[in-house]
Amino acid sequence: MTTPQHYETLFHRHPRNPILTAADWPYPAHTVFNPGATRLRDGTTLLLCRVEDRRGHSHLCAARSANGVDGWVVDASPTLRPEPEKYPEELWGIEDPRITFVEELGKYAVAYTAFSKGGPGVALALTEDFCHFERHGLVMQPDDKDAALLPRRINGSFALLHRPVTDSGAHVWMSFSPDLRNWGGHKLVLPARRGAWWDANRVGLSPPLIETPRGWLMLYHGVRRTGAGSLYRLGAALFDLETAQQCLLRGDSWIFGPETPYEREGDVGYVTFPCGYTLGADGDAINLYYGAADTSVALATGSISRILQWLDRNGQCADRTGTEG
Ligand code: BMA
Repeated sequence: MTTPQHYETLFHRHPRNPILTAADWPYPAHTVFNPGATRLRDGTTLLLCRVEDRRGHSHLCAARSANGVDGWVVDASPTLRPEPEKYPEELWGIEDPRITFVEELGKYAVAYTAFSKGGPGVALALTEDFCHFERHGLVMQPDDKDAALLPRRINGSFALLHRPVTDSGAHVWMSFSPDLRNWGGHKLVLPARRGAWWDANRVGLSPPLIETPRGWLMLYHGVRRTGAGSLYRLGAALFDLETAQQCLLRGDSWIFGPETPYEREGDVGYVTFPCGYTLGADGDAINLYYGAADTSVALATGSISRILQWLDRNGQCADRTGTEG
């Protein structure tokens, strides 16, 4: 008799999930989800959560914890509020932050979605302490979201991953800047597949890229549109270390998706949406923080080397995973 084969589990849900909900908030909040994440110098885990109010508008609020699981201390009031008087692109709120520590600047770069009448666009702010923010305003005009800065320059330029939407679909692009204000050199780096694929027509960066000795590991979301709604699931791809633009391997299957009640039931069911991660002391363990059903914050843990091994077995090189796939 042959032993049945199962899909490999690359991310394990934390038994205390969801680890943060609106009930943990010190002020009125409808939902808390899609957090950016980083580990501060003293080892504290900081989550910058998207908090939606009952108007439907979002702002960002920091929660800090010594172990990244519980004992969260949430800022008493919004940490980064929309400022539509100065930044009209934030009229309907700010959403889905991705945090990158930029060594050269000694600052954290927060890329987030600014939402207004023009549609969702990408905005950037720098901070040293998550109390004071230096806003750069809109860096990518609508319709664009799912952005994160790389932690260092690529061939002399800052590099931003983002997801513009065009008639041809929603694909991941990379753009370059000498000063974080002027952007160019736009390059398509990860196209959505077509047809029946789990990541057909619409993909987007999930957390910021993860640097490994073998290349930049990208975790990205694919959106499957069905008669019952959309399914947001996670896939993996590997890009070359030098340019971060050449896709070396792209996984064929998704590796994480909505399964539990808190991921399937909520304001927007069947959504797992990671915007941040932290690494363990060994540099291999990964804590992935994700929004569950646009309602709460959850945590799943995995191993980077195992994801890379999985990609070796289940990935194809880029020229075989293009839109013709
Ligand atoms: C995406 C983003 C996310 C959200 C997801 C599911 O387009 O707006 O903020 O979690 O849809 O609703």
